[in-house]
Parts: sequence; C-alpha cells; structure tokens
Amino acid sequence: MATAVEKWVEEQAKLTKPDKIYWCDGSAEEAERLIEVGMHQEKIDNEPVFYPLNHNFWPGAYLHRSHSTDVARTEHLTYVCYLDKETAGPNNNWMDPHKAKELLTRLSDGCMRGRTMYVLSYMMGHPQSPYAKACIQLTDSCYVAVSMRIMTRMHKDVVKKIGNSDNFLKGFHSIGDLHPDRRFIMHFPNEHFVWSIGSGYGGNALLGKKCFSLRIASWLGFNEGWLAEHMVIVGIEDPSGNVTYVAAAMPSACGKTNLAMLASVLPGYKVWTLGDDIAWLNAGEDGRLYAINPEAGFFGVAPGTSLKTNPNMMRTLKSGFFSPTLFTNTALNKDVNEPWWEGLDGDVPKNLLDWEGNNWDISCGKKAAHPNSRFTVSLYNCPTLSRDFDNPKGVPISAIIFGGRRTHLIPLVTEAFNWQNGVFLGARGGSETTAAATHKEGVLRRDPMAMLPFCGYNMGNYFKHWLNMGKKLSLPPKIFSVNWFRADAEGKFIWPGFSDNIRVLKWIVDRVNNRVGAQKTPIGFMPHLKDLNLEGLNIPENDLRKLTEVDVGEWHGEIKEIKDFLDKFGRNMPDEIWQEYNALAAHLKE
Ligand code: OXD
Ligand code: MN
Repeated sequence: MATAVEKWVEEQAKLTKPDKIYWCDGSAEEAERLIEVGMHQEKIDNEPVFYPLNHNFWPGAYLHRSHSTDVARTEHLTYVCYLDKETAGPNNNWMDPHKAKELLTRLSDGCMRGRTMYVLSYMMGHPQSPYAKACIQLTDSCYVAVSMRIMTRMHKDVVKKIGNSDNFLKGFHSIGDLHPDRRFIMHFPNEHFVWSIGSGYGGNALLGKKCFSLRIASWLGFNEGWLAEHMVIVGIEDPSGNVTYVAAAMPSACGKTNLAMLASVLPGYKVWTLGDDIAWLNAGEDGRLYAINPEAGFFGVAPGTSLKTNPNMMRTLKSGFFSPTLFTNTALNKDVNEPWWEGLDGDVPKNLLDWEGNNWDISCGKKAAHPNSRFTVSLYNCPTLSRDFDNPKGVPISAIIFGGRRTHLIPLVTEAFNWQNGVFLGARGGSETTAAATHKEGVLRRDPMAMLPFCGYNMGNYFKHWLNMGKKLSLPPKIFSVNWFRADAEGKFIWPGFSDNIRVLKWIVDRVNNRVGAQKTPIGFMPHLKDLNLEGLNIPENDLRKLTEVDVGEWHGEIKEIKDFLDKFGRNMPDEIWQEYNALAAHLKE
C-alpha cells in the first residue's frame, strides 16, 4: 500500500507531468551528480544552472545566475490562504484557499513537462529534537535541490521516519515559466502546505526557509504554544568561560549574518554561532526559553562581506568541508574564475562579468554583483559553530534583541522594563528597507519583531501569543532593542558596527547577569556611558550622546506613526500593547 508521502507525490506528478521523478537521498555523491546535471543538462534561459568556480581558492564552489526578473523575495506575490481574511490579518496578502488552488492548479498543469521532479525529504531541526519537523518538498530545479541539501538536514531516512503518517509539511515548487505574471508563493497553513510557482529565487523556492520555518511554523507555533522567529542565535562567551545565549531579530540585510559569527574586538569574549536567520523557541520544563535553529545552512547576502566585516564568513565560504557552496548572482572575476561582489577585500578586478554574465566596466554606474546576491553554505563549515548546534534540546535564551536599520531616533541599545514592555518594544520596531525584497530601498516601514513579511497569521494575535509565551516562563529572557545604523548630521554612521558590536553585546550580557546598573528613560533602560567598553574607539562626545539620547520632540512623531500602525489591527490588537503605548505616550509628555 502506498504511503501518504507516495500518494501525495503521485498526485502532484499527475498534475505537473514531469518526464522523470527522482527521490533524492541527500548524499554527497548525489549532490555532485546534481551539480553535473546543472552544468550540462538543465538550463535557465538556455544557460547552464551551475558554473564551476576556481576550486583552488573556493573549494566546492559554483556560480548560479537566476533569471533577471527573479532576484529577490516577491512579497506582493506571497499569500496566506485561510477560509477567512481576518485570520491572515492586514500584515498578509490573503486569498480564499479554493480560489488559490484553482488558480495554481491551472498554472501547474503540465508545468514539469520535459523536466525532472525531485522529491526532497528533510528535517527542519535535528532529527532527534522534539521540536523538529519532517518535510517533503517537490521541485523541478536542480539548483533548489542542491540548495536544500545545504540549508536543511536532507536524508532519505526522513521518508522512513514519516512512514505511513501524514504528519509532514508539504512543499510544491516549480519554476514554471519564470514569468512574474505567473508567479505565486501560496501558503495553506491549515494544511501545512506551500505551493510555489514561477520563481527559482531563495526565499520563494527554498521552501524550508521563510515559507515553512516562518510562515507555516508561526501558525503551528500559535496553535501549539511556541514561537517561530526571524532570529539569529548566538552564544556569547565571557572571559570566565561562561556562555550566555542570545536570540536577535532583525529585518533582512541588517547584519544578522555578521552578528551570528562576530569576531570580537574585546579580549576574552567569543561569539559562538547557532544560526543566522531563524529560531524556533519553546518553553522548557525549567521555565526558560529554549531555541533551536531549524536550518543547517546560511543563505547570506554577499555584497559587503569581507575579511574586515565578517572574517568568519570568509573562512566559512572557503572551507569546503561540506560541499558544495553556491554563489547566486554575484559577479565573476574572469581572469581567475572567482566570485566577486562590491565590498570584497582588495581592488576591483579588471575583467569582471556582472551578475547577468555581461562584461562590466566600472564607468557603467551599475553594481557588478546584484545587491541581493547570495551565498549558500553549510553551517558545518563555520569555524565558530557552537558545540550545541546539534543539541536536540536547543539552548536556553537569556536575552532577546530586536534590531532595525534606523538612521535617526532609535538609540544604540535599550532594555525593556519587563516582558510585556519588551513585546511592545518589538511590536513598535521599524526599519529602513533593503534589497532583500522587491520594494523601494531606504523607506521606513514598521516591521514588528522583523516578522512583517514572515508572520503567517494576523499580527494582532501574534502579539497576544508573545504575551502568553511570557506567562509560561518563570525565567523569561530580558528584551532589548539595538540600532547599529544611527547617522550623524552628514549621514555617516556614528557607531562602527561589525566586530565592535560586541561592546553592546557585552553590556547586554552584563545586564542579564546583573553586573551593571542602567539609567531609566521613558523608552526603557539605557547604559551609563561608563559601563560601555569604548576603549580604542574614537567617537566624538557629541555623537556618543546621540547614541543614547531620547529626543522627546522627535519621539512625538514616532509614536504617532506607531499608533497608525497598531490601529490597523483593530480589535485583534491586545489591550496590553495599548497599555504600553499609552504609558510611553504619557512618559514622553512628562
Ligand atoms: C533572508 C531574508 O533571505 O530575510 O534571510 O530575506
Ligand atoms: Mn532573513
């Protein structure tokens, strides 16, 4: 008798009519074969899917160029489908599930003709973790199949583990004809199902990532009593050898990957990496909050990555221990066959092909690498990987950090008064937009907990759920906000960022361990400057003050905007958030 997995695969094959169905086993040999297929058989716009790079300097590395209209997440084509619109909330595009299925059935009919359907079976989370989820994704792209092997724990045994049950997350993916008019990333949270067609780009196509681990998982978490968050997980070791675990939420391209493997400038401090993008948070029996990273790889933004900004990522990319490593839409240094991007160490090479494969000249005024060009590389290649990365229980979180890209107003670091105040702090967060999604860059948008594009249900209920999680914890983490991006009058960043961010993390660790005091302000606790280790920095006194100031005049504009945003959620917005809002407004008046 066919299992639930087999039946589902058969149904999808009947609809999509692939030439071949291939069940991936997740092995290294198989990945090599799929790379060969991508170099010599499968094509995108008549171009190979993979180009080998110089393996002397970049072991196991390949370049992939995506379709030129398919280079970022397309939030306007991303939907969640519940029977009613209110469950989706104003933070999501909504479609009736019947209508969505009708539309996608039409678009998927015969979409894999002439192609291979790859069946990927994988775990999000360590297979032995009680918090892990078994998943099956179908795809007709060898790029996606190879990427998923890097990003997840892919193994043929997952099919055995699922056995005859239907307890698995289902993902259907086809590149379709790659036309943006026929591109949809459709989520059916109540069926644990994602249906994605028309894009081969990371966040739209690697369904284990944003689609499962955030949009579907956030809904599972809401119903099952846990949280799926857009967060880095790190352990911060202090000079006594004590490790404090921290989870930090930041919107795309705000430096989460750099934070995840920060090379400390403070002697005796070390950052251990557990994840750079997603955390699943569960209440432990001891009343603490435990985090696992459901992923096993990094899908990071290449531009700006260098030995100066992120030496540990450069080592990760050149490790070759777990192979392959993929580069997507970077430029290519023709002379030496190496990937290149803006911000990489050294001079700009003379003979570059841009991300579309055309000869590039610096005078053209365009970037050679796409601003959202990416690397896909295994976490096991990371020299700072935490020993607890594979711990099925996860790690106990002592601090939660919310960050954003704000050139004005938001101080370097603030600590919430308590859990409820911290949930409000996360809820009122905003950030200036970047190239990770297709929208105008540099515009301020509210992005609560950095989850606006990823919360798979009504955010009013999401805030309620956050408040309830706090009630389950007898030892809740402290909650902080950080902003590395405050600019001076000339628009230059005041704070050096990158490795120097350890100075702020140290203060957070000191607060968590009750080692330092703080000053109380209307928006939360802030450091006394004497408690921030600023040795070796040369920040003018005036600018330093800016990093920790609360400009009441400017805050009046901010809280008006916060109110407009919170109002959108109407009766779904919990009273506690309004209580916090009113308290902040009153404090600012005083
Ligand atoms: C990502 C994103 O790819 O947030 O991680 O866009
Ligand atoms: Mn992300």
